[in-house]
Amino acid sequence: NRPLSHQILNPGMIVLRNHISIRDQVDIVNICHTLGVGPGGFQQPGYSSGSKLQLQRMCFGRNWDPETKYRERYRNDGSIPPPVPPVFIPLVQSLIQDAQAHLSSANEIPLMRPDVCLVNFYTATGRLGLHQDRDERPYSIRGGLPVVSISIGDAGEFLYGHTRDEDKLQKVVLESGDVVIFGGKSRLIFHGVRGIFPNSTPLPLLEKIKLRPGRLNLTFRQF
Ligand code: AKG
Repeated sequence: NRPLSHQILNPGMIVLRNHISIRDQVDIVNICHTLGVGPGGFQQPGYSSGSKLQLQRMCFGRNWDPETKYRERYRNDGSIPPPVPPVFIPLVQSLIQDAQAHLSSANEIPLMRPDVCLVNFYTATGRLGLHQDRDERPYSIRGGLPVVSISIGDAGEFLYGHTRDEDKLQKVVLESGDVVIFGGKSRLIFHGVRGIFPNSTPLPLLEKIKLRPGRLNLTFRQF
């Protein structure tokens, strides 16, 4: 079992290692499974040109689309995304407070109340190109309200940096139960997922869930 630890990646950006208990990971998987398998659940997002993102995605709180961003209220099937499941709100807020406790000033990562969430699912060939999360309201972006990212299942290689230059990016491997938080000066940091390490889901989790092989990632934001 990995110990709890943390690593400051940049001003306003931290990784909390193993901060989600197996029990909470199981609950998160079950909630995402229940809400994700039916109509309006996980879909492969894409562009009108036909190109697709290399992942499956479901939205809570507000629909996000690669072309229309948060503008369209409805999902492809005409339904409205369910709200962020209420049990996630205190979990996310306590993660921010854990992060603040490791920083010289709590202002580096302000507290927020998540009302939107993107849930990504990556199979062995999944990845996500380098991008900034900048479609939330100016209040949220300018205030540096953090994005809280929870990873479950297979490990993934996460790239980040204040540049689009691939050679200058830093990388960190995110394992099941790890949390990345980026806000404040890092709110607009470029980030992406270069690849997944197949079959790396920890056994104690694998035994308790029916997750198909892959990596689940939830990013919580305040719109
Ligand atoms: C996003 O959904 O915007 C992400 O960057 C997800 C990152 C991840 O899967 O770790």
